[in-house]
Amino acid sequence: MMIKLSKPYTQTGALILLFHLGAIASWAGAIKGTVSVAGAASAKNVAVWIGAVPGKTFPPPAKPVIVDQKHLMFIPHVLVIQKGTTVVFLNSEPTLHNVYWPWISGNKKLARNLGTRPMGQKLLFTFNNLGIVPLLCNVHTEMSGYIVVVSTPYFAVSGPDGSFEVKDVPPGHYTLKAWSEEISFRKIDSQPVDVSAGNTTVNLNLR
Ligand SMILES: [Cu+2]
Repeated sequence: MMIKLSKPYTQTGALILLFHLGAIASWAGAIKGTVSVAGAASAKNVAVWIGAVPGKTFPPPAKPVIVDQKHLMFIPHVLVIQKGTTVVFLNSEPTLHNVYWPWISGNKKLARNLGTRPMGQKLLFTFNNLGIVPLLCNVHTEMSGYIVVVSTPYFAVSGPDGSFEVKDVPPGHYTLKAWSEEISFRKIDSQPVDVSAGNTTVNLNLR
C-alpha cells in the first residue's frame, strides 16, 4: 500500500516544481511612473507604451475595444491599442454622432469617415496602421478623442495625477514612448528603459 501511494506523490511533487520553475522563468515586471507635461494644467491622458521590439511580433488581440460617444464626448478620450485591434464605436445617447479622422500621424491617405448613425448603432474599424488617430464627429465640432495605435501589448494611459503603470512587461531593454495631445499632434517622446522583474520606476517630462 505505501509503495503504491508514493509514486503518484512523487509525480505530483515534480509537477509542482516544474510549475514553479515556469513561473520564475516568465516573471514579468511593471513600469510605473509619473508624467509631467510642460505648460499643461494636467498630465492626464498621456499615452505611454513600449515601442516595437526587434525580432518580436505580437498577435493582435481577438477582443474588440469600445469607444463610446456619450455626453458629447469620445469615451475614453485617449485610447491606446495594439495594431490589428478592432474598435467598436458606440453611440449611447439620443443624438446623431459621426466618426471620422482626417489623417493618421499626418498621413492623409489614411483618413476615413466611418459614417453617422443614431443611438444604439455601432461602427467598426480595425486599425492596421501605427500612429496617432484624431477622432472627430462632423455633427459636433467640439467632440474630439484620440486612438494611439502601437506595436506591442505593453501600454498605459496616465491618470488625473499623471501616474501610469505598464503591466506584465517581460524583462528586457526597451524604448518607452509617450504622447500627449497637449504637446503636438506629431511629437512622440522616446527614452530607453530597462525592465527587470518587479517594478521599474520611470518619470517622464514631456515638452
Ligand atoms: Cu457627435
